[in-house]
Amino acid sequence: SGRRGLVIGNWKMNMSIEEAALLFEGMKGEAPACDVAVCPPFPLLYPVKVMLAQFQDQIVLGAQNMHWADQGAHTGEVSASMLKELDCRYVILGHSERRQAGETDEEVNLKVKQALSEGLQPVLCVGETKEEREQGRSGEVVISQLHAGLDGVENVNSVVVAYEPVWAIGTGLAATPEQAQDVHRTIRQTLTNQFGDAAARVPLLYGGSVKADNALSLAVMDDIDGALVGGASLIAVEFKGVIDGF
Ligand code: G2H
Repeated sequence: SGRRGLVIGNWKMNMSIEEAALLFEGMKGEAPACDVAVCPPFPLLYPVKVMLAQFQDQIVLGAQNMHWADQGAHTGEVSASMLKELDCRYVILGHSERRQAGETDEEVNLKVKQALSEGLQPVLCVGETKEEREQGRSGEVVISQLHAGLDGVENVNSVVVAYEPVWAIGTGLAATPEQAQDVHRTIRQTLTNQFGDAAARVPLLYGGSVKADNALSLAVMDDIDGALVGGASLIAVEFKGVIDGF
C-alpha cells in the first residue's frame, strides 16, 4: 500500500512505573520496521517519556483521552497542550470503552478538532456492537461515527482511524482478517468521499484482540495498516510479535 505500518499499545488502566520499566527492558533489541507508540494512563506519561529516551523515537508516546477545552475549570481532565508538553504524538479519542461510559459523537468531534489544532494526531476509534453486526449494520454505524467524528475537519493528514468492533475487544475473539478488511475498505471509501486523495495516506488500524499470532494475517490485508493493541501491549514478547507482523 505504500503506507508505513503503525502499532499503538493502549495500556488502558493498567501498569505501574516498575511494570513499565520491565516491559521496556523486554522490548530492547532491533529497531522496529514500523512506527510504534504506547499510550499509558496519565500518571505514567512522564515516567514513560523518560524511559522512552533509550529508544530514540523508535517508540513514541500517546495518551488515551483528553478534554477539548484549552484550559480552565475542568476538574480531573487534561488538555491537549499538557500532552504536547510531554511529547505525546498521538491521542486515542472515542474508544468504545469511553463511548460506553457516556462519551458522545459530538464530544469526540470537539476533541478531534482540538487535538489537530494543538498538533496532536487523533486516533479516532469507531466500531459496531455485536447487536449492530448481527443486524447487518456494521458499515452504517462506522460511517456515521466517522462523519460525526470528522465533522468540520478540513485536513485529514494527521488523522489516524482505528476500527475496533466492540464484540472483539478484550474477548479473545478477533475479527477475521476478511471481516476487518471489509470494514476498513468502507472506512477508506468514506474518507475518500470527504477528503479525496489524501485518504489514501491515512493509517487505518485494526483493534480488538490483536496478538502476536494473528498480527501477520491482519497486516497482509490491503487496508489494514496497523493495530491498536490492548492486552497484548502489556507483555513484551506479545507486543514485539505484533510489531514484527507490521
Ligand atoms: C481494543 C484493544 C485496544 P484488546 O480495545 O484498544 O484491546 O487488544 O485487549 O482487545
